[in-house]
Amino acid sequence: VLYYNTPPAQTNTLNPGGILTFQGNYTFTDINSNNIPDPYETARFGTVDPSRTQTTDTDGDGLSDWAEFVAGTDPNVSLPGFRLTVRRSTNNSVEIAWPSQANLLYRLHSSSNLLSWAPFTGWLTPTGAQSSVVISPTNVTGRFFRAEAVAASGASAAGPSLFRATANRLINGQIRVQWPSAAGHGYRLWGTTNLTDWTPFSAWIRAASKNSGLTLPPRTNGAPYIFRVEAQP
Ligand SMILES: [Ca+2]
Ligand SMILES: [Ca+2]
Repeated sequence: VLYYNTPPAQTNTLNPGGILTFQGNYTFTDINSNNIPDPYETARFGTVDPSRTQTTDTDGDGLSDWAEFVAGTDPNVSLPGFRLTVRRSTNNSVEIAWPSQANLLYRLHSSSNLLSWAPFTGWLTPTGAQSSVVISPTNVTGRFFRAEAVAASGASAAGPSLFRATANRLINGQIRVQWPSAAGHGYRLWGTTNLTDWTPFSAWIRAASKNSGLTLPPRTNGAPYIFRVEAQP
């Protein structure tokens, strides 16, 4: 396990029909006592800084270095606040714009009721710090838009730089929740209707790739659900 000390090897004999369980305790070196493995700090920051605490936020994005280690996000990359802006031109066409990053691909989804969403554009490669799509007014009436971003191939192997879960209601009423993940990290989905009582919606899922997700059965009582994702290294 990356950044952890491997426990001693164990040997045992499996008897016919029996079951063997091996248990090992993975620890990490933490000279500066911030709950972040020192090999991780060396890899990401070059040093094990005695002044780096569990709340230090090197890239200033509101998520501490410790939290970024846990979530598998990049502690050195902060993304600007993401927001779509809409502008109507004099010819009544509408331009939808958003801040973009070179290592991501974007596409717009549209909806007429905020429940069912469909891709409105293909994947767009950003050409600068801002991307935009111009829509002719004859094509669209009363639509909502949102943007989706994914890491372009060849993007940083360090894992996603921003952690955000998205939920979609599918045509059949099921709910698809997805989040960026770092391979090998564990994730668990929680849900609530009141932001107070949270229920785990899944066991721990060990991520195998840059994206993880879960499909939930249709909601029966109609109450909206709020989701969050718990991560562990
Ligand atoms: Ca440490
Ligand atoms: Ca941070």
